Amino acid sequence: NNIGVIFDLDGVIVDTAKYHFLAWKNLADHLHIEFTETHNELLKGVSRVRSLEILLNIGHVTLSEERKREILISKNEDYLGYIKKMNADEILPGVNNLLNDLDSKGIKYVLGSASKNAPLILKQVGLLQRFEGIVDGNSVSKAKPDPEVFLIGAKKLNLKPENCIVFEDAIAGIEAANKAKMISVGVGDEETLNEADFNFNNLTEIPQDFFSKVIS
Ligand code: G16
Ligand code: MG
Repeated sequence: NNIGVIFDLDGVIVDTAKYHFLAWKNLADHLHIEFTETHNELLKGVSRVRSLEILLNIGHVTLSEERKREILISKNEDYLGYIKKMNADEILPGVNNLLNDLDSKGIKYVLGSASKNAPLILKQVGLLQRFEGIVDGNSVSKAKPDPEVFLIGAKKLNLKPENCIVFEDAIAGIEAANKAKMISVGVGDEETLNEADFNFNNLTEIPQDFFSKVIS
C-alpha cells in the first residue's frame, strides 16, 4: 500500500491525560501551586520536562536542576501507579474498529507519541503488537511541535511524509504533522485544532471511504 497512518497516543488511542493531570496536580499541591484542568490543557502533547517548566511558570516557582530531576522522577512514579491499573476497557471509542479497518485494507500504522511510557501503556491495553513500529519520547531529541517524531514514523512505514496521515489531539502535534508535510487529522475540538487538514470529534466518525479519498 502507498499510504500509512501515524497515531498519537494520549488523547487519540487512550485518555491518559486524566492520569497525567492527577500526577501533576499532586505535585502542584505539594509545591503550593494552583493547578486546574484548564492549566492541564497546556501540557497535552508536550514532553515531561517541558510540562514541569510550564507548571513552575504557572506558580512562579524556581527550582534547582537537581530538584527538578527528583520531581520528574516522583511525578512519573505517581503516574505509573495509574498506568499499571489500565486495561483494554480504556481504549477510546472507534480505535479498535479503525485498526481492524486498516488491517483489512492492508494500510500499515505506527505510533508517534511524546510519551516515554508509550510501550507500557500499549501493552497494558493489549495493543502493543498491532503497530508496525513505535516512535516515542525515548526515540526523539526534539519534542512536538518539531516534526522529528513523525518523520521517524514515516521512515518506519517506508513512506514519503506526504503519504502519511497523522491522527492527533494536540495543537503541538498538528503543528508537527503540518511541518512534516503530512496529512493532519485533528481528533477533538475543531476550533482548538483548526490548523488540521481534517477534523473529527473522535475516531468513531471516520467515514469508511476516508483513506481512499484522502490521498489521490
Ligand atoms: C503524552 C501527553 C503529554 C505528556 C507526554 C510525555 O503525549 O499528551 O501530556 O507530557 O506524553 O509523557 P511521559 O511523561 O509519559 O513521557 P502524546 O504525544 O502521546 O499525546
Ligand atoms: Mg496527544
